[in-house]
Amino acid sequence: MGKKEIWMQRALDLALLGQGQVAPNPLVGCVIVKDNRVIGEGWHQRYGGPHAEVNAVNSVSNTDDLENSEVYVTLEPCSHFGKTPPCADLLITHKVGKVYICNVDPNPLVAGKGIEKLKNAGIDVQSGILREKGTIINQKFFTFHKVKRPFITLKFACSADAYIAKKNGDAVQFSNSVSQQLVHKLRAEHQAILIGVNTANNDNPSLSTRDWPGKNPLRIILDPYNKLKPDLTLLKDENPTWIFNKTLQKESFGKFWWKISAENSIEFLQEVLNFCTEKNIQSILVEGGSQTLQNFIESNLFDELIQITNNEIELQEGIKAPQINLRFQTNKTFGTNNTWQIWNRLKESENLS
Ligand code: AOF
Ligand code: ZN
Repeated sequence: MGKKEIWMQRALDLALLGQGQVAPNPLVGCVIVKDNRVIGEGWHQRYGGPHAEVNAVNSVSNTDDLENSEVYVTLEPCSHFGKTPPCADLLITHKVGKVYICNVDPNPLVAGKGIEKLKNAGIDVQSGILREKGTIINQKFFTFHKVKRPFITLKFACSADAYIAKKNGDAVQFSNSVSQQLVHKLRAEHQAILIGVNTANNDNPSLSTRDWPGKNPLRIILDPYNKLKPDLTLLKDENPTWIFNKTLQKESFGKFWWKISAENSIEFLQEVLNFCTEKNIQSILVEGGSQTLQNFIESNLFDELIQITNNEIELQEGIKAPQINLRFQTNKTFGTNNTWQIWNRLKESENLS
């Protein structure tokens, strides 16, 4: 690996420090190098806050050193006036010598215009350094702009033989302290969590990130026929909730009921996603129940599926430690002729026997 890749790797590592705080913005890191020495570093720390380049420039003790320096930034510097002025202009003002970029910004507001601005100012620009790694850390942001819908993760916990509920439909507590932390981490990494109305009514979840640092995501409930119980935590706490249904449009104490017209449940789902795309919701974690998960699978509307099975290992006699198994699949695994099912014992006895 050459020096350029080593500095870019550092910038990628810095970018990751914004995890859970910057969505719907991408994770971005920046390293400024002069005479083979780091003179400044920064990353995008929170949504609405200064961009990575601004934080890196501000960290340089003598700004004269910026002249002819090399800037390593994981995303093309922006060219637009958003919540902050254009980063490309900032680098031009400080007369930096070279700009190395990992990924071009797919946001139509930027999309190559930042690079063009830098080049027009006579700055040498090279993009594509560690491109694949950058694509992975901002997978959600890139998927959103590429396929024009949120990045969708399906997640469920199940028994060792892959059933998610008991025969009578009752939920089973599969989580342990380790898997609960993992779920809260996953929640912090998505902008919204989506569940069906039955899961909301049966489990009365808060869908928060109590066990992991990061923002509490928006909660989305699919309730086509207004069956949601009125006294649920999701409707009473201070975090935002959107409820999608076929008849009702209202706002009450910061919770929104959005009316969607659709012929069937698959079309309903598609319309919900269209709405979320319009509102710049770039990632959704789907947490159940089985029918909701199945609808996403059958519509091929997902990017990742995470199946969690809990174990306990005996460290020594009488001392047990929680452990989890993850089965991780992408929609490519399923193919077009998809036979994959989310199993609950109710479904087995009613539909298949
Ligand atoms: C950069 N450096 O660190 C980030 C960039 O609303 P704003 O002003 O924060 O702009 C958000 C957009 O800017 C975002 O969608 C993406 O295109 C770009 N993010 N650009 O030069 C950064 N976070
Ligand atoms: Zn910027």
